[in-house]
Amino acid sequence: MEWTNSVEKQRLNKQTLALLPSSVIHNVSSAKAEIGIVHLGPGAFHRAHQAVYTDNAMEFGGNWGICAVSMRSTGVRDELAEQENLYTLAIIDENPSYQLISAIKEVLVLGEQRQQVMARLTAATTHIVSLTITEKGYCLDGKGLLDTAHADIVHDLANPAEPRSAIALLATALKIRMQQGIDQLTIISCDNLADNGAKLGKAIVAFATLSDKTLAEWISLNVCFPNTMVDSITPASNDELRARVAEAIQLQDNWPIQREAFTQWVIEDHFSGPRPAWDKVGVTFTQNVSGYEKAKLRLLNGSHSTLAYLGLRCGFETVNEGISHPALFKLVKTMLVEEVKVSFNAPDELDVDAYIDAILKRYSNRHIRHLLSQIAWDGSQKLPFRLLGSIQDNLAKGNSITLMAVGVAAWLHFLVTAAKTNLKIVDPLADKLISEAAYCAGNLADDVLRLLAISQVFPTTLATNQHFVNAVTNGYLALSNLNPTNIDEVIEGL
Ligand code: CS2
Repeated sequence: MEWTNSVEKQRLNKQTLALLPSSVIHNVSSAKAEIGIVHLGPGAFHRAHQAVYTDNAMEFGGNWGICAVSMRSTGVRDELAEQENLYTLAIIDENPSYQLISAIKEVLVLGEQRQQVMARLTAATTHIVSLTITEKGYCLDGKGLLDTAHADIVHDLANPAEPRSAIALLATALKIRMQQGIDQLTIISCDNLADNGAKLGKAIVAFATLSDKTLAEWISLNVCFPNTMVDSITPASNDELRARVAEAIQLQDNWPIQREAFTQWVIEDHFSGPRPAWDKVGVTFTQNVSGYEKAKLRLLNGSHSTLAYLGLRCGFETVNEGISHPALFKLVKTMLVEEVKVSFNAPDELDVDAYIDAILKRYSNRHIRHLLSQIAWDGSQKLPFRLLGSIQDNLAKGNSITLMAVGVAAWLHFLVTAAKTNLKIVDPLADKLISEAAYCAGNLADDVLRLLAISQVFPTTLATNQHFVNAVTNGYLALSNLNPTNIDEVIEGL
């Protein structure tokens, strides 16, 4: 995609760095960086979050560089190559700020550069592999275990020389590291899954065990998979952002990244080898990530998904539009305070009410255009961690699930509407979801039972829990008439 700004400016690259305003440049080390980190999945979130922490940490020593690996598409590599992997981070807030990010030193594409990727993964100088491959990239089943029937896993077992899943790719790299005696590696999941590091490690060991039991043991002894929590709202880039950045830095950066000012990274302090000085630039290292992770996945991501499916049904496009409607604001806040908050044990040091208020304030950021349709992607992979876990815990404790069940009901309506209007949805289970939703004939109770029977999403124990079924059915019924003209009446009636 070619983008040209209204007034021709010189392109951002190493030759034009000197023209940047001093406020934009924080760390551009002249020393040749050691690529100590390989990152799988260099999407917008990685470039706005982990790469920024690594860039900031350069100030505290250790010239860490990132080799970014796209699993499939060539876009990021080809885009960033045009400007020598330099890009601008735009912090979009009341007082926007801009920072040049130079932590990414190389971008490879697995499908085209397999040997270079493997060389980086197995290099003795590579001490960290991090991942943002989204929930679906872990090839897990409904129980959070490796799904050996997953198409990518089936392919990788049949084609060990050409793995296409991150799981098999890393198992292959670890086998080479084992054979060459190269340990000191920490593999860091940065995706929105509960127990993300543990799940990743178990999936890789499960894959390794299918072919080489000694590898599984070596991995368990030599490689660490810390759990993490990651957080910063990072909307997709667009031409409006490119124009803002061109004006701010007086250079043409075709691939800027935008995010909110708020950013948080909590990592389990369980490493095998060195790491950048992330602790010096705001990263929290702790032995107990679980409380932080549940707080973020359930309070932020759970309300995000609820807002996405309800807001789209109300005719809203962005998070800010949705949360700005009083009835939706009240529903989301009530759900968080009265239901989600009591579903888990937050860290003692976390003021949950203040955390909830901060989330709602972040959603109200009128400078951030965060599309509800983007948050609505991959619902089958997101809802189990974002809403269903909270619902199951509240059912076990006898706490209310009414409004969280409305969030589930809103997703079911999203599926049925897509099926009836031939709207393509982004979800690894799209075919299954849409084919079931297409059978929904308007008998609301039956429609709900049909969709709750999708066992890849709803555990049977939950789908057969009468309290849950009734709550989702009541929500589904109440939302069946929801439209942009009756939002107050319907939402306040929930
Ligand atoms: C959002 C997340 O798209 C989505 O599913 O809920 O990307 C959310 O913006 C981040 O987790 C915030 O840290």
